[in-house]
Formats: sequence, structure tokens, C-alpha cells
Amino acid sequence: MEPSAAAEEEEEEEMPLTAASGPAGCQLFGYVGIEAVLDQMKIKTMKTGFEFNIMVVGQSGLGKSTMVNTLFKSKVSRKASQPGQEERIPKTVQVQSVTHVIEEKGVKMKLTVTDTPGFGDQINNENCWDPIIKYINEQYERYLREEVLITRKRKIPDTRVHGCVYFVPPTGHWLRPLDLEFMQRLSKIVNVVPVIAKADTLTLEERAEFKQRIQEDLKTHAISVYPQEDFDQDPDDRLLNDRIREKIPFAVVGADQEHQVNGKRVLGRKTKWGIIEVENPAHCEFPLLRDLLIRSHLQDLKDITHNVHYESYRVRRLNESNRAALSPLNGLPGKGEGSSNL
Ligand SMILES: Nc1nc2c(ncn2[C@@H]2O[C@H](COP(=O)(O)OP(=O)(O)O)[C@@H](O)[C@H]2O)c(=O)[nH]1
Ligand SMILES: [Mg+2]
Repeated sequence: MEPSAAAEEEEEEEMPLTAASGPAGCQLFGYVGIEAVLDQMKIKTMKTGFEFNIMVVGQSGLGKSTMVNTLFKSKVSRKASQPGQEERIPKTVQVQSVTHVIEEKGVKMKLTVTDTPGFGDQINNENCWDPIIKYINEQYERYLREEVLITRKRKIPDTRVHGCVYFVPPTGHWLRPLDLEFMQRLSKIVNVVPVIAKADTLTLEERAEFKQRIQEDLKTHAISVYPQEDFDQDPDDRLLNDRIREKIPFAVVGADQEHQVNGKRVLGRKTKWGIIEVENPAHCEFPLLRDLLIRSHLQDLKDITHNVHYESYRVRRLNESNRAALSPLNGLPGKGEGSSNL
């Protein structure tokens, strides 16, 4: 005991001043202060702000438009909620986006949620995913066009969909072929976060069993939803994401009305037997969805969108335009501009 204590004292005396506050590994070179870069990154982000785009997809009547309002009215952006301004949500007939700039502790986030018309109204649902896939690809295309310009903007406006919340109807059975096919297609081009819609219509046991079946279904059909196992970066990441994967799809409830509960105003659905509070983790898993999207995995959703989904779109498009440029018909300058503007 004693010798080591003495050695420690000695070391303390000899340690150069610059190393005093640095971690042990820095002692060799003295304290460099690399962590100051964190402050610089923070200041930069605060100045420029960032964009984050979510899309809701699913059959008509599952509460997608309500969920868009729930997201904005929940703690993400309390100020968007003004009492007495409740209006009925009309049926969504086209892809439309709502943007709010949310500022918290000096950091600005431009959150856009894109609402889509529900499908499933027709007897024949063939290709009902086309408008949605088209919208997602159009945003990649927009970004690509800005990126390949010789004089590019310093910051390219980002309208790419970073997370696509897919609403599964609360049937309590298995996934329907339509949902399987839709998610299969979507998961190849975007981060898909499936949720069980209107979870208040299922009992707790039904929710748990349905969740299990959906997980099995996704596995059997090799549908890789977010957070994708392939993209876990390290064991810590894997551990955290494994816990999330167990809970996916989140059983959510949406509401855009506020009610008084124990003297506090809460977002919820009023029923004869009580109020279902959407932000109460004991009532539903909306808080898990919101936290995954807006808090814990926001940057990761953006990174995967850029590095994986956008990247494969970019490779595909540039290959296509190269092929078009090389083909004899388009080889002459000025030709083929109509088909490829890249
Ligand atoms: N029980 C229940 N009803 C909901 C929920 N979310 C929305 N609704 C209701 O379902 C109906 C359709 O909602 P809407 O948001 O227009 O669905 P969309 O067609 O998917 O956009 C409305 O009457 C909503 O009030 C929910 O979580 N639970
Ligand atoms: Mg709608």
C-alpha cells in the first residue's frame, strides 16, 4: 500500500502542468485539448440548424394525420399547440408536408412531417406504393442535382425522408400481404419504422402477441426495418439497438386534443372509461417512437439516409446517366439532355 501511495505522490509532483487535467492517455504529449472541437461543432450546429424529415405511410383511416399533429403538439414542440384551435382533420388526398422550426437551448431544428394519402380504398391496391416511392426518390433526385452542380450551395437543402413511419392496422393477426410488399419496397430505399396504429383498440396481451407475430413476419420475409442490424456500428450500439428491436413495432395512439388530467393539460383520447394519455409510457408507446425519432436516433437516421439510401440512389442514377452518355445516340454534345439532366 505505502510504496504505491508514495509513488503516486511523486508522480503528482512531476506531472507537467498541461497534463494535469488531461486523461491518462494524453500524458505523453501533454494535454492537447481536442475536446474543444465539440464546442466548435455545437456552435456551428446552433448557427446553421439542421433539417429532419419524417414521413407517415399506411392505409387510410389509421391515424396518420392525427399522428402528425400528435408529434407537433407533444413535447417536441409545445408551442405549436394553441388551445381552442382544434380543427377536424380532413381526409388527406395528396402528399403534403408540414414544417415547424423548433428551437431549444439555441439549437434550431427544421422538422418536416410529410403526410400521405392513405391507400387501400380501392378494390385493386396494385402499385399503391408508387406515389410514395416516387416522392422519396424525387427528394433524392433533388439533392443529387444540387450536389453535381459545378458551383454548389454551401449547404444543400435537404428534403430527403430520414424516417418513414409505416402504420400497421391493429388487426391482431399477421401482417397482410399488402403491408409486407409495401414495407419490402420501402425498406430498400428509406429507413422504415413500423408502428401498430390505434393501439388503444387492442388489449395489452393482444398488443404483445401481435408485436411478436409482426417481428416474425418481418424476419421471415427478410424485411430490414430501422434500426437495421447490418448498420450497428459497435457492440454498444448493438446492445442499445437490440433493446429497441425487441419493442418494434411500437404500439402507438395518436391524439390532437388536450384534456385536463390531475390539473395538467395532456394530449389524449377521451373515452367513456377514461383518458388515454398519448405521452404516458404506461398507456402507449408513442413516447418511444418520438424519442427514437427526435431524440436518441435523429443523427443516425440522417447518417443512414445519406450514407446508405441516398448513396445507392446516387450510384444507380450516375450509372444510368453514364450509360446514356456512352450510348451512340446520346454521344454527341447537346443530345440526350431531355432524358438525362445530370
Ligand atoms: N382509437 C383511435 N382512433 C384514432 C387514433 N388516431 C386517430 N384516430 C381516429 O381515426 C380517424 C382517422 O384518423 P386520420 O388521422 O384522419 O387517419 P389517416 O387517414 O391515416 O390520416 C379519426 O377519427 C381519428 O380521430 C388512435 O390512435 N386510436
Ligand atoms: Mg390522413
